[in-house]
Order: sequence, then C-alpha cells, then structure tokens
Amino acid sequence: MNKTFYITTPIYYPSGKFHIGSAYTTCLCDSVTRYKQLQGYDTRFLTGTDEHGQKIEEAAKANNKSPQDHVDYIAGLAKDLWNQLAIRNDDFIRTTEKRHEAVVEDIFEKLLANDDIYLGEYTGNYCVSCESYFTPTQLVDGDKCPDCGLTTKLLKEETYFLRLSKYADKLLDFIDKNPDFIVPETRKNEVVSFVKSGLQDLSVSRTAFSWGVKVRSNPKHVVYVWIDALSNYITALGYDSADDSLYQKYWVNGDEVIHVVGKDILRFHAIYWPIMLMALGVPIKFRLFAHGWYLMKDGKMSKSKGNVIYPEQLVSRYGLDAFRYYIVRDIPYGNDGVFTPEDYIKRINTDLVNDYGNLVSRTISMVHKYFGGHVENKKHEHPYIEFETDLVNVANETINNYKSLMDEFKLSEALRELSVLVKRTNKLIDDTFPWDLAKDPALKDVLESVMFHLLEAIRLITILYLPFLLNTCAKAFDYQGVEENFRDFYALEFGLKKTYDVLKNPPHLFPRLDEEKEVEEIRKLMLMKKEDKPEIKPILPEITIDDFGKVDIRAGKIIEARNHKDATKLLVLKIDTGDKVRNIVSGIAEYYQPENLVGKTVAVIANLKPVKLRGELSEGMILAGENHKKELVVVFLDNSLNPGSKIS
Ligand code: ME8
Repeated sequence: MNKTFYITTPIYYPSGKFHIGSAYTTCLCDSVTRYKQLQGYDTRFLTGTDEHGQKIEEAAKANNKSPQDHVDYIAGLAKDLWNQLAIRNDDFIRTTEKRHEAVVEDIFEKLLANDDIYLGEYTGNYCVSCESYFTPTQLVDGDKCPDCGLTTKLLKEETYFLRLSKYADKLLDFIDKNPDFIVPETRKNEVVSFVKSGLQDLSVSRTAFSWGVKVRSNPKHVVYVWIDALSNYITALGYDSADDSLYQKYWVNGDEVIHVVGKDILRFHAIYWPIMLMALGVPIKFRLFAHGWYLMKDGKMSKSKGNVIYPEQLVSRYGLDAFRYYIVRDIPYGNDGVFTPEDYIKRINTDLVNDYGNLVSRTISMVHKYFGGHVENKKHEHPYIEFETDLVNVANETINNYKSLMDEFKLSEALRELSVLVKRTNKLIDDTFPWDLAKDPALKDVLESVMFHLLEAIRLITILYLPFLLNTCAKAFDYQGVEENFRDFYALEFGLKKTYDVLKNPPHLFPRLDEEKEVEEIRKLMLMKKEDKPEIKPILPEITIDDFGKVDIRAGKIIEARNHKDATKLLVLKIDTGDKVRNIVSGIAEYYQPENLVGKTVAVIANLKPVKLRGELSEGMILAGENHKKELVVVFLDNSLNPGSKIS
C-alpha cells in the first residue's frame, strides 16, 4: 500500500481579495503535493476559508452584506482563484459548513466535560483585527496591538478558558521527543522559549458578537475563532462524524501530516492546536512547516499603501507557469522574500526563457539541422566523452539533492539546484561546439552522442520541473517526442530512453520579456488602488426573454442639458425619444459637462414610471455603467439610430 501524505494550508480569512501572499502558501502546498504524488504517495490536500469572527462580521457590514452573503461571495472568489492557479486540492473546508460547525460544538463540549475548559472572567485589551487579547506589557504605544498596530479596545467579559498551563510541560516534552515537529529549527526555538516563559490559560469564547459557532451548553458565548479554525484540519476528514474513514486513513493511521503555515500564525499551530489535541485524546500526527512572507520594498503588502499585487494580474499577463515558478522560487526556505517587478521579470527571463526555454529550442533545432530530427544513443569512446560523463554525474547529483531538498520543503533551493543542471547542460554545447563537429563527417557519431546527451538531460530536467511548470513540461516532452512511460519519476535515469524523434520548429516554451516595458507594466498594476481594480458584481438570478421584453429601451437624442438648480450631482436632460421630448433627470453631473452631451444619442428606458427627483419630473432613465474608478459612463449609441428606435 502507498504511504499517505496529508497536507493543509491555513484556512484563509475571507476579508478581501487574496494577494500573492495567500497564493504563495497555496502554490507551495500544491507543488509539494504534486511532488509527493510523483513519488508514489497517496496524498490528500486541504485548503479552505476561516469564516467566523468579529473581523468578518465587520468586513461584511462595511460591504453592506450579511456575514453569510459576504463569506459566500469571497469563498467563491477563492475557489475561482485556486482553479485559475490549477491548485488540485481534494477538499475545500468552510467553517460555516454544518459538517464543521457541528463537530466544533462537540469539541467544545468535550473539553468542557473534561474540565480542560472552565468559565471565568477576562479583562484586557482586545484587538479585533487579530481576534486576540493582549496584556499591558504586550501593548505598544499605550493601547496599540503588538501584531498589527491597530488600536485595541479595553474589554471585560465572561469567558471560557482553555487550560493551556496544565499542558505546558507535556508540550515541551513532545517537542523535545519530536525534533522535526516544527521546522525550520529557528521557529521551533521561538516556540520553545515562548512556552518556557509561561503559558496563561487562553480565553476561548466571546460574547461581544454573534458571528460564530455558539457554545451548545451556553449559547450567549461563541467559540473563539482560533479554536473553531484549527479544528478544520480534522473536521474536514470527518473526525467525530458518522463516516470518519478519511480521518482514520490520513490522520490516525496516516504516515505524514503537514500543516504549512505563515510565521505569523505559528504560535496558534504550535501551542494551542497540539494542546487541544492532547486534551481531546487525539494523536498529534502533524508536523509544522512555518514559512516567511512576501514583502514589498516598503514593507508589508497593504491595500492602503497601494503596493499590493494580485495573482490574477500576473497570471493573465505572464502565464500560469511563470507565476507559479516565481512564487516558490523567490522565497528562500523559511525566510521572507521581497516582491519587486524587476526580480519578477528577471527571474522569468533568466531561468525560464534564457536557460531552460533556450536550451530546449537550441537542442531541438540542432537535432533537426544535423540529424533530421532523429538521434540514437551510440555509446562509444570519443574526445568529448569527459564532458558527457561530467554532465551525467551532475544530473545524478542534482536528482539526489533535489529530492532531499524537496523532502524538507526547500522548494526554492531544489529549483536552484535544478537551474545548476540546466546551466551545466547548456555548457555542454559551449564545450563541444556542435557547429564545428558538424563540419567534419568523421565526427558525426560524436555529434550524435552530444545531441543525445542534451536530449536526455532535458528529459530529466523536465521531469524534475513537473511539480512546478504545469503546462510547460507536457509541451517540452511533446517537442522531444518523449513517450508517457519516460515522463515520470520512475524514469529519472540518464540513458533510459534510447532514441529520440523530435518535433520540427516547435514554438519557444517561454516568450522573451522586454524587461523595461514589463517592469513598468507591473508597476502600474501595483499602483492601482484596490478600488481601481474592476470588481465584477455577481450576476443576478436568471430571467426569461419575456421578462426582458417588459423593459422598453429606445434610442433618444439629447437636445438640451443643464445642471439641476438644487442638486449638484444631477443633470436635467431633454431627450427626443421619437414619441415625444422627455424630461429626464440623471445622476451624471460629476462626470459630464452639459454642453458636451447635446446631440448625443443615448439608450433610454422609456416605460419607467415617471418620478420627481428633487422637484424635477423624470420621465425615464438613461443607461450608464461604472468604470474601474467608480465613475459613471453613459452608454452612447451610434448617431445613426433614430430617436425612438427600439433597442432589444
Ligand atoms: O491567519 N506572504 O488567515 P489569513 C506570505 N485564518 N504569506 C502570507 C502573506 C504574505 N504577504 N500574507 C498572509 C489566518 N500570508 C487564519 C488562519 S488556520 C487554522 C487559520 C499567510 O488569511 C499567513 O501567514 O490572515 C497565513 O499563513 C495565511 O496567509 C493565511 O492568513
């Protein structure tokens, strides 16, 4: 039976659109999963959304939505984004789902029954954004949150507490006995010293708001969002439900369980979560990999600073593979990385266009030029054999290094190793001068051997790129005519494939990017404020053609336009709609000068019930849309449409 591998991302807060930071964690987990699958593991990959809590309640309010509508909308965007990034998660858990909520209620009651949770009272400074209390010594500048810098509120509330203190020694013992429980090591050390400095019991319920899982035995309390959220890793597997087969398979009897988390949420995962599991009597099967952050040159990505970059923007301009490659390549293991447009373009141009893409193109074109597209492995002695042997050695070393780095989640480092092999393969061309060999018919076999070595090296490189370059690898294999059985990890052996028939003149794998121009393009995308980004409003429920037929839209010619005498936002228009000249009031005064509208043809809803707007009769409505700057733009029609023409 295959070994199992269960990997999870954190569940994301649906407070707004996801930027490249969230995409980083998810792409990293997806690449690790694909790698494990290639290694023959039976994998399960979970992601989802963390939908309860005051922060979400407030975000919904700010958007004039109910919390449920708000989270439905953002969870939909998240699923779309993960589809667009070709994320192959097996499940998507939402904490507002019944399958999750019911089990969280149970978990809370179990902990209460065991006296691991007790009722008490809490007074302290609370940060709504971080959903956490802070002690006076933790606060900065008087009352500011030490994590996010926002002003905290002094709250006093009845609350349930989880007995963290009771488990501190057991936790330290567990960490000691499982040296790989938290990686990297530096993060583990942070956790250990935090626990050693003394754990306070944790407040695990709230009464100040209601958007959460109610405590079953005392429903004026809702369960603290982190207790609710952390449970997702087992509720999604069916823990404590009628069918817990996934829980048994991937957790209780599973071989590897990995929670990938950002460094900011390590404490929750390394302290609260194992203690919850100990208290529940659930085995601690997981390991934690804490990664760093994507920062911007001026610090944290922030919508208000206008320095955010969204994955969709980069994918639609530069393609999925380039984005996915960059995002895991540019953050070294466990550290932070800085996103800059220059690095983004350089990384793609150097690694993918120049080194890998070019190697494939050059090799294929030489194989055609010198051998009509067909080469065979002709083992024999020749003067360049040492270059070839060296290439084979480097390839074997790369395969080994790559695997051990990938096993430790060092994806960026594994890709760096791979780049070395790509460069070394390109070097075989520089070392052997194929164009000179081609001039001497006596050296034909030598040339063929060089070509063969290039093709085999490219095949191995492409196999190792499989977890990262999702579309490109299949293309590269097709270009080289690599059969299915030579395309996976079991075929990672130099010389396994004996003959090649390559395609003629296939297109380049990656188009070269004009560095200066593209850096400018990305800068423009980054400078767009959040509100500058077109937001697509959800499509309304379906109607029939008969419903549409009830709306009578006519072409109308504007024959007069003036500002409304009392309302600065309104224009008063006289519009000829064929049947008569109508008085129509329109809220476009901020965007149009009246004199510029006269003579224009517009779309008028002619059978709208007349109304008075600020004292002026309005006998219809003209059509307009909103652009990305939230400005109204009138729908102008072709002037050849006569007044009264029916629009349908
Ligand atoms: O913390 N670079 O959700 P979240 C890299 N709901 N990673 C980043 C990042 C950046 N710029 N910005 C955010 C939560 N992240 C909780 C998790 S799990 C039971 C509950 C990472 O949406 C961040 O480090 O605020 C975290 O790992 C993840 O995105 C989700 O953050």
